[in-house]
Amino acid sequence: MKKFICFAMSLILSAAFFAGCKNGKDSVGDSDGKTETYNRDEGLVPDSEDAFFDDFTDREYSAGIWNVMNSKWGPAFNHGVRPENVGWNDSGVVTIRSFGKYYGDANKTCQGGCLITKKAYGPGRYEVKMKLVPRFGACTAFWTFMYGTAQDLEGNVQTQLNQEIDIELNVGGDFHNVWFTNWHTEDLKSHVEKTSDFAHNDGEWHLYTFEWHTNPARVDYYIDNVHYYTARSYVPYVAGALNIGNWFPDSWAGVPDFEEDYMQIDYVRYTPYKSQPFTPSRAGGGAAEFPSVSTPLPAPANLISNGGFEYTYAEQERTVNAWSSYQNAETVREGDNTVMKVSGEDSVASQLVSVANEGVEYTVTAKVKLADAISSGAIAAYFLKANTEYVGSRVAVDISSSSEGYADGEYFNVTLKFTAPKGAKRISLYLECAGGEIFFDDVFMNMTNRL
Ligand SMILES: [Ca+2]
Repeated sequence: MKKFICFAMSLILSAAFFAGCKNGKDSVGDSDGKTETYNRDEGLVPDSEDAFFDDFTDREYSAGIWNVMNSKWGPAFNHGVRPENVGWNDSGVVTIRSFGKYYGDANKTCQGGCLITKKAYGPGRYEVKMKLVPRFGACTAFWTFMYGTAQDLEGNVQTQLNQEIDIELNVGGDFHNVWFTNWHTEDLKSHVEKTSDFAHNDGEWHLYTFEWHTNPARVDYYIDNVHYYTARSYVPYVAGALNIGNWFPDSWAGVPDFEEDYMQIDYVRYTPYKSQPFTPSRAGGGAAEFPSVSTPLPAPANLISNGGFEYTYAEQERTVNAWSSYQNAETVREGDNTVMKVSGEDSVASQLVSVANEGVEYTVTAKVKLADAISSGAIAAYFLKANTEYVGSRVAVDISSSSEGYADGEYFNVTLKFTAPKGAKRISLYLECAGGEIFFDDVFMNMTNRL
């Protein structure tokens, strides 16, 4: 909500495009670049029987509005949206898990989940406060949807409709980007990409809104109550089900090189407008009930894949992909446990994590053991753009027998905190040996504000 201020989006739009926001009396740019005065609140009917505000603190209320999808669309490699990935906590949060390509169950890789309303809703203000899945590969989105045959507003029957309004995140290889799309059919649509001055995977709650009018036809898109775009073409006219979830599209969402993460929803509000004609429909449904019991909020996700080294080289392709070695680095068994052993001067085990955001602080923790008091090394981070070009400089915590917490022949905890430099999109984490032998285990990384 910190973005509840006026600002000029000078980087991406003409100077005439300015978002004002005082008491609902807004000056908004439109798709022609003109500025108009516009009252966002005019015509809202908060006490309509269709209106709802679900903050997910009352399971019965939520179950009256929502079901959970069990479906699949998009590329063959993805494993759809499944009910067991949708969880609810009675503090008022829905968590929808997301499994990347390194997840341990091959039948659940590239799989998300999705809420869907039981019935269809027409023109109105749709608001979702949420945190997206912060990893490349997964698209977090919310959208209205109706497919099939219905009358248009002139009473003519139209077939093969795909009536939809979308806000999609993690697009174009950059978490600053967002897509706003509204559709009449699968071919006829209005689509734009806009860029925020913050990364949407910054770990903060953000409010995503679209306001759907049919007379005159327009869809206004807002993020954190800042106007981003007005679409005036291909504005839907048939009621649709509201969907909120994450799924794995083709390459446009990036490579899902992670094990598991999640999105969260704080609340959803729908407020219809009066005097906005639309065609009712029976869109909506879903395959499973809203979760029947509260489950704990998830532990923070690990941005590192196979941080415990429990998947061996022979066992899982994902381990090979997740960790690279330079010179002498290999996994070794210690009883029931597997660890990473790095030996000799300038040897490294490393992992490339494609999630960095400039200006964001990250925390890395690991368990470390030195073979003897003269062994030494470091945990270090390097930063890259989306390509292979490095930016910023190495940050590291040195490890030796003089490290805080050092215990002779025992594992001790090492922590590295750093802020990603300007232009960083990826982090390469290095487990380094400078001499002797070092053992690493339980490597964990996340944004400090998600711990
Ligand atoms: Ca281990």
